Amino acid sequence: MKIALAGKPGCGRSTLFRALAGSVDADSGKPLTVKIPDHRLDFLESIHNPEKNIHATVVFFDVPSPSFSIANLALIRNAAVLTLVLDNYALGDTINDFNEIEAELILADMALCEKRLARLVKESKGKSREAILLGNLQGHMESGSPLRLLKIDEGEAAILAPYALLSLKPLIVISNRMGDPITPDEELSSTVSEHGGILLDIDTGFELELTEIDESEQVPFLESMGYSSSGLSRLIAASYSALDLIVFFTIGKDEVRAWPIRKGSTALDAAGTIHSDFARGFIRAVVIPWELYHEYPDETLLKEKGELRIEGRDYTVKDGDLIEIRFNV
Ligand SMILES: Nc1nc2c(ncn2[C@@H]2O[C@H](COP(=O)(O)OP(=O)(O)OP(=O)(O)O)[C@@H](O)[C@H]2O)c(=O)[nH]1
Ligand SMILES: [Mg+2]
Repeated sequence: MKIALAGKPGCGRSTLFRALAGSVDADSGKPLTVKIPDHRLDFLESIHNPEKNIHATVVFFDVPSPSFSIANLALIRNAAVLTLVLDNYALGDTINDFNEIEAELILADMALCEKRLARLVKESKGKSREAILLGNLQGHMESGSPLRLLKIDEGEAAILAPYALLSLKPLIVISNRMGDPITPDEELSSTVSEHGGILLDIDTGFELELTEIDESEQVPFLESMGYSSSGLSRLIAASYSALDLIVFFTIGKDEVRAWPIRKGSTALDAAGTIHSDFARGFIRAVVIPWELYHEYPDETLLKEKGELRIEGRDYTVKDGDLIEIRFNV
């Protein structure tokens, strides 16, 4: 999962990037892969002592200034989630900046839709499903409204996927501020939520300073400043929720592993996430709910108690499920 960090010049993107990297020396010119901390995976590791403990990862990249030039917008198109950093520590007028950036995203999307629509009309496909959809999007955007506020069904999402429309991407907004972090900026908060975004309060300068102290002291320090957890954890949690992701686990002698998957995915989807052969030759899934395993971390015991659940391909995966796929190819 790729997360773009964008914003106006000097908003604090690179400071945030280095804080996420946990190092003042991190090179913000390169993508940063971060393992997603997961206490459940740590627990599984403590039980199984596998050779490998494979976390889910996210990749952050710092979109250089000016973030919204044509070349840099193309970078943002690659991201699954767009994170906007707003300067709330110095001269920034956060609401103004947010509205300006939103307008840029919508404008770029309008231009793309217009171009594509003109092409479809030229190819006598002006009445196609795609053309009608693009017309609807244009109508929606003309009032200045971002596409993320539209209800888009699966079929439409599939048609639109190749466009990588910017205002359709899940949006996280970071208010980068100094001082009094417990007081939320009400106006910014309501503006962002009206636009379908998630607002996070992250003091990037402070978080970067924290990387200099002992890891075990970082969270207590953050909490003493009124933050529930580190910017990294909150940004990852917000991205998961924006993308509607949950996690399932696989366990074995060699490795324990966390697999992100869309909420609502089936056992067959989970099988395909692990390996295409698992999906092709799917027979059944053996599922242990997280709470149960946490209480009785012993498969043999659970089997004896008749607690191993045998599920078919249509089973809906739950967050934290331990899944073993039986397959035959
Ligand atoms: N006081 C304070 N200063 C900050 C904070 N975040 C960033 N700064 C300072 O603001 C300046 C710009 O921060 P950067 O992180 O380089 O901003 P940027 O968005 O990457 O800037 P460009 O890439 O140059 O557009 C630096 O001098 C930072 O030290 C903050 O939360 N508090
Ligand atoms: Mg920078």
